[in-house]
Amino acid sequence: MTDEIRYFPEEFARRYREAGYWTDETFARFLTDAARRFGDNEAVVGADYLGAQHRLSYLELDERAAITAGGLRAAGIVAGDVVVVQLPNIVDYLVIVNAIFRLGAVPLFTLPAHRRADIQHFLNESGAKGYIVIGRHAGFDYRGMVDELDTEAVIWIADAEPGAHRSIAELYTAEPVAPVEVDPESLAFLQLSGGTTGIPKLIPRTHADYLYSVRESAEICELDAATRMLVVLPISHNFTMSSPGVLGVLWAGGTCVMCPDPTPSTGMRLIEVEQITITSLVPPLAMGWLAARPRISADLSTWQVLQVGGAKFVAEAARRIAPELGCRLQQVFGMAEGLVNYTRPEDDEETVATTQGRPISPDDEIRILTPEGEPVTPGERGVLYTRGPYTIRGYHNGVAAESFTDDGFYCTGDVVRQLPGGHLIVEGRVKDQINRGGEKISAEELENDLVAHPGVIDAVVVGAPDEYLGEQTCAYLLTAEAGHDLSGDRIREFLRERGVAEFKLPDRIDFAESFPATGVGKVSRKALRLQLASWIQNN
Ligand code: AMP
Ligand code: DBH
Repeated sequence: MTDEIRYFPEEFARRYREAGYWTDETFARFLTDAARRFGDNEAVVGADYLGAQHRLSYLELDERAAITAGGLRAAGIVAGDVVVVQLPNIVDYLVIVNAIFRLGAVPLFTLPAHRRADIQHFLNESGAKGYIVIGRHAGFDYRGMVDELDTEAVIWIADAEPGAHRSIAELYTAEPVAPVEVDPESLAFLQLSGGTTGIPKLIPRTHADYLYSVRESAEICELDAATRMLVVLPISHNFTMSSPGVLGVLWAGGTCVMCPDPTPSTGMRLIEVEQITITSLVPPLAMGWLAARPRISADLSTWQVLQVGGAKFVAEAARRIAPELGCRLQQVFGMAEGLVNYTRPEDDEETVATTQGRPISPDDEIRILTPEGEPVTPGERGVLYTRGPYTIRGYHNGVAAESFTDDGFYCTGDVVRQLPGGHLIVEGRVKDQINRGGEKISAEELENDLVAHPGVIDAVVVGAPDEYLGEQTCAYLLTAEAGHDLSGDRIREFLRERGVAEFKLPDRIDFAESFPATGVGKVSRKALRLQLASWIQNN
């Protein structure tokens, strides 16, 4: 049983409780507590899975979550059960996730962009008892994917064909249930890492640790009942969920407005119509919104803050936000494993433009180390390690234990330097992961998929600088001599057929005769990256 696992050593748990960071609050009661405080305030605005528009108060949202929890319980979902959730930004998202929480069950937050191979892995790794998925979204039919999954989990498809699958409408007609009592230090949900050494890892977050980060984030970002957040990035992402995200808004009594797509025209129209005060974007989207602003006639005068995070936002673009969009920029550097950094409202413009913020908590411990594991001279660059009241001590099922030191620090793999005031500047990454506009792609995972092709002998995947995405994905393939007239398009088609998500498909595919090697004969990604970077610069 998940709730018998201790997620933090007792001496630290005691310290975090005594400091007041960890409380008895849980996600099972989260929405009901909010409904008691904010009753008739507007909690969520947006479309449901059928496209109908809704405005739900806190009381209405809580009531729907209570009924939906009844529906889940009737289907056999109980405390501790994992339920995989794959829904876009629709009002049902908040109803369903809060219904799962209410039972003490454990949502696993996946992105709409995940495809069969990912979902199969999540179902297997988590032993999920349920899977709730949208039917069609953004041109993709999830129903076909669902039929190819091998699982015992009960599956609900939002707009299922009658008879073929359970529909989420079946969950909406049950007897309401009250929130269960759960241990605040037990598992609340599973979040996903971007994945560095394979398919994304499952990240176990507890009620107490995550709620601390949500409350503090809401305070730092100055949210209150007048906050109106436009939810543009996928809700499941840790940034959108909690930094301060939809949970921060619900904690503060504000309103979450679901954005149906991330285009600047849709977003800016909603900012005007819904009197939005805050939204968050990844850098490529922020660049796109900047570029589009002159041709969109929308009154954005209510908009106070644009948060940008998920990947490095260059200072030149950062400086354009206030003058061109008319709101204040906040940089956010976070990770689903825990540590989140914000630039603060009181920071001067230069700090906001050139740093990725400072940690939430005075008890976030930061170590910046040389490749030899020695602390760097203050102000010098090194690899970031962290430990604290909302940073995990290990992944679900104990995988990738090498990402944690013996004394419990998480190795972020990010290369940073720290200013005297505590602000961090992200300089790059040591981990072998590509950050394609905020979507994290594991080189190793994609390489494994590529070598599965009978015509491919070996594959190396590296990121290369890209003006728009930050990084693009480039695959180098060693091919078998005879018989296979391979092309980039054929390889992409092969990957799609394997169930690889669209965002993971390589932007560039090159066929090579050999790979550069390191001293001990390993493939040198570093050399390939340099080769690519100079090629891109000269073309
Ligand atoms: P994930 O594993 O998907 O949670 O991604 C977390 C990683 O995204 C961090 O370890 C960083 O590499 C990167 N990241 C997030 N925010 C920023 C930012 N503001 N600047 C630079 N890198 C970032
Ligand atoms: O990229 C991330 O994972 C991220 C970015 C900003 C994150 O997890 C967060 C804020 O909480």
